[in-house]
Amino acid sequence: MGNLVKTIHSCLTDMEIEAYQRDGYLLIRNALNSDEISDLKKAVAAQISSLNDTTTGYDFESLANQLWSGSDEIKAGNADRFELELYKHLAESDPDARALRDIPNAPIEGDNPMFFYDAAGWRKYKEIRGVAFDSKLPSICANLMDSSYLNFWEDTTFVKTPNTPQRTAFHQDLTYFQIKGGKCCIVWIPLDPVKKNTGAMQYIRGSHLWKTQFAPNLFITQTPMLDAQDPKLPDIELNPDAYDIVTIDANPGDIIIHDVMTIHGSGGNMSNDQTRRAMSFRYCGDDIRYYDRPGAIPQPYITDHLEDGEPLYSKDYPLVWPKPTPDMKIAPLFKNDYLVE
Ligand SMILES: O=C(O)CCC(=O)C(=O)O
Repeated sequence: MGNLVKTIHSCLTDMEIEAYQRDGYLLIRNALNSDEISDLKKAVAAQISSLNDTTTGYDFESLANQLWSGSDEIKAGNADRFELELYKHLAESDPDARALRDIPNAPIEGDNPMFFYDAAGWRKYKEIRGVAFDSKLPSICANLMDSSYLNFWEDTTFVKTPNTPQRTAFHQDLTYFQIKGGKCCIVWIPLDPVKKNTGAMQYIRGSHLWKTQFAPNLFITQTPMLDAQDPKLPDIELNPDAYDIVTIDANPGDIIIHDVMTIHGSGGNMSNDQTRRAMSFRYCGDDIRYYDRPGAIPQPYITDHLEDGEPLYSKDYPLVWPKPTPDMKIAPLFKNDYLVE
């Protein structure tokens, strides 16, 4: 079936597939069109404007300020995906925990910087569903992972406004997700031109082949999440020259796909006037099974309870590949029955 998928929808060359297998990431230029990028920008603007009203939206810059300023509490409005008070205690007792800012001495209170994070936007925004389910992306990912089918796991939004020196700490995605298996990839989608000084993505080339699982962190420091059972990542930020770190400039339309085991992070946005908006789509292939992993981030809006070892046969994880007919759109099938509007 994998070969059939490739024959019918082959969009990638053998060299691209080999590069992905060797490096653990692949940059593809012009994979999305301008209408698709506009749709995602529209959805991201709506997510940002509802930051304080949702259970999924965070400003990590504000969390970092609260973590490092010594305040007793750490608050994130209505957002409830992370146990922040407990995480604060963990970070305080972690001798290596520190602010990860690309301008080390930047004032903690900057010029209204924001590192916005949100997730599961597909449940609310048809614009995200349209691109995640009905663009070229599912066929590219099925081709890349040689998978006979694909479930959509989640979308995530990462925005760094001008003068936000907060890095995205190096991390590995697998341990954030309630899954086991190898065929999972993440499509990173810039919505603005991104360069090293505005928060370009950084990948440790070949790190998926280390075959080591590392504990998830909260992106603003490397302290592992509560209950995480895998070891903490080495301190890559302290010792970058010891790693083969590749920093990738990208433009809207381009995508960077990485393997779920590839270690990656991103820089701060040091520009005065350019916002850095990006989304990530996460696709699971045919060897992925549900696994209620300790330390993984709780999935929002879940309606079906899966048991460990079950395939992702659930409307919580839409089947986005293959399509019954090549031109069929999947996004319109998802209406109001369980979408959060
Ligand atoms: O955009 C970023 O800063 C981080 C993105 C990321 O870690 C991811 O997509 O998995």
